[in-house]
Amino acid sequence: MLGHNNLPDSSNMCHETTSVGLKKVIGSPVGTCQIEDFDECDAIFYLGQNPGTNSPRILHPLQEAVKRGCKIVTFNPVKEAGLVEFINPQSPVEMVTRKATRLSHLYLQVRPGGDIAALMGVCKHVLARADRDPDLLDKDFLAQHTAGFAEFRDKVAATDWAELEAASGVTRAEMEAAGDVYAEAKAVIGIYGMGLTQQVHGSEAIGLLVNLLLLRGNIGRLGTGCSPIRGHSNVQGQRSVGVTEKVSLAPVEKYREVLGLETPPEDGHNTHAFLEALLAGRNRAYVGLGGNLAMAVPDHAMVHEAWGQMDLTVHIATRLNHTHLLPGKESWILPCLVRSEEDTQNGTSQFVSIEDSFSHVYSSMGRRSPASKHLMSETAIVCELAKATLPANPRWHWDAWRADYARIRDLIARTYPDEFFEMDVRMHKPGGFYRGNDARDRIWHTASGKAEFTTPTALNAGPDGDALRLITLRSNDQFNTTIYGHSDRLRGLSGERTVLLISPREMARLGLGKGQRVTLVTAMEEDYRRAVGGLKVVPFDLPDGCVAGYFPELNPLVPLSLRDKLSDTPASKAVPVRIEA
Ligand SMILES: Nc1nc2c(c(=O)[nH]1)N[C@H]1C(S)=C(S)[C@@H](COP(=O)(O)OP(=O)(O)OC[C@H]3O[C@@H](n4cnc5c(=O)[nH]c(N)nc54)[C@H](O)[C@@H]3O)O[C@H]1N2
Ligand SMILES: Nc1nc2c(c(=O)[nH]1)N[C@H]1C(S)=C(S)[C@@H](COP(=O)(O)OP(=O)(O)OC[C@H]3O[C@@H](n4cnc5c(=O)[nH]c(N)nc54)[C@H](O)[C@@H]3O)O[C@H]1N2
Ligand SMILES: [Mo]
Repeated sequence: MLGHNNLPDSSNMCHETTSVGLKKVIGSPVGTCQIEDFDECDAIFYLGQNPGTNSPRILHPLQEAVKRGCKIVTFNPVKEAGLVEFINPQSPVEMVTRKATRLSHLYLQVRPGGDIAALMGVCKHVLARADRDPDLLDKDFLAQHTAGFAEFRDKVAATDWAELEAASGVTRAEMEAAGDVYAEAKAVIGIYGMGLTQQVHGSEAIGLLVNLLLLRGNIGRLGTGCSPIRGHSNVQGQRSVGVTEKVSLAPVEKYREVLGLETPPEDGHNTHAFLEALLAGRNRAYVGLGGNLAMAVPDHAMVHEAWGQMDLTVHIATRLNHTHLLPGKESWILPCLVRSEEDTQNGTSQFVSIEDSFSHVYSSMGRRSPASKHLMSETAIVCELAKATLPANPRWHWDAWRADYARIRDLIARTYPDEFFEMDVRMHKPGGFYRGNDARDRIWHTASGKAEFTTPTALNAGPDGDALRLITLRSNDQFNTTIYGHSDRLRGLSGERTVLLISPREMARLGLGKGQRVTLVTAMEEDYRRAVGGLKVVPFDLPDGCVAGYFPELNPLVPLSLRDKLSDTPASKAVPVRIEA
């Protein structure tokens, strides 16, 4: 209503690669799996996601699947304890006997960005087996439902094992073993997280995972599918209701019809474009609904300097954070209620809606009594800001929307009638309602109208060159930029976060000693020196050619220019670096 669509958000640093890359190949920007698929699958390919720390709720269905005989094949440079084995804290027997379920049947310790080559190797082996066993591939599915198979098959044939081993960091035997698991499973699920999305060729890595699934019709059938694991509680839901800077994704006719609103004809700023505008001195104001953006973004040393140049900064937030300490010329911090706190408007407790990774939308009501009687809800704050800022319009009912959130859901239902009809009734049912996903029914909203094979342009998803690669990780005791403690329990690390994890072999090669302090410097040919000093060398089980450390402490090393080609997502999982002793 202000007349712009500059809507950068945390998805732009997270699953934007999915919103753009997965959409390109299967026509759906979100995962196709439902929880019942986990009861029926025979194999799970698990790439670049760390459930033990970041999504412990999925460990239980994984454990149940393994107990049924399902095989998990993991791709991860780090041997994440939660993926190696699992003891269910809810099971007294398992807790007392410490009897863990071995979770991963195979663990491929790819080098950063190695997934494209590793998945190609798996496909190469499956295609070789298919030459001997004509029924191995789902030929009807390939013919009816996919495009680009022949080109991909030719690319695989033209790429030899030595190239695949070099680019992936794993052996031919490992890729073949993974290929056997795939070939022998009737139903396969592919799961992934930031290890795939935060790469220069992240969209292609997702494309390769989809290629593998397509070979045997592993999308759109019970027990199969592609499942990106989301992070923030509602990154998926906000996209579903049109929070986007892209005109093509916004229901602009509906905005006109429902609200009498004319929206801009050009795309607005995503996080990357916002940061470029900020660094160029072109961004004058910032209103943040949550987040700790100045800490979470790449190049944050530069960003911090520029932040205070803005005329106005406004933060609507549940807790204080570092970004709030970088005031613009005029600056406001507006504390708001947390979702678990009771939100009363006009004497009535209000519900909000949530969408999870499985596309279920359900209601949520806060029950705790608020930390202060002066706290307002996010909705109330936004409505009051709008009233104070925008001209009056007979179709914009800020007071009524604030007084009863059901009226906002009504607007959503009128804007997205196919998926959100009777939203305010359906979301209160147990488990909420399923938004639906056409790709699950093998209806493909892609350019070709079919599921598309990806022929990769690079064998490794990381940047060019042979510099050491830095993986930025989350620990057990943090939620993104909020650090609760200094233990990274599942990795056996504690006491300090300013560490540089490196394999003993690389240490020997570089002449580094355990406990030595070093400076990490970004190895990209740009005039600006990016460095973080005082890092303690800690020997750790990692592949050659890479090091790891913690986000957000190492964000000054991630260059803004290093990002996924298709979606602009920062490539924080393979940053070229060198070590200065
Ligand atoms: N406790 C806790 N929970 C969280 C969060 C938190 O900070 N703390 N954050 C939330 C958010 S917003 C998100 S998006 C999710 C993030 O959850 P994840 O997707 O698990 O993200 P990360 O922890 O960044 O790391 C992902 C994994 O990718 C691996 N990896 C790195 N590079 C590569 C590669 O090239 N290939 C492969 N195959 N793997 C690679 C890393 O070793 C790591 O195990 O978690 C959410 N949940
Ligand atoms: N190097 C590197 N950088 C990364 C990543 C990485 O793996 N490596 N991960 C990226 C990812 S996946 C993400 S999602 C981003 C996260 O980036 P951000 O979303 O910017 O960071 P958070 O730390 O999640 O933001 C937390 C802040 O949000 C506010 N907040 C929390 N809950 C609420 C609420 O209910 N309402 C409101 N209004 N405010 C609230 C609080 O002030 C809190 O301090 O970081 C990205 N940056
Ligand atoms: Mo995220």
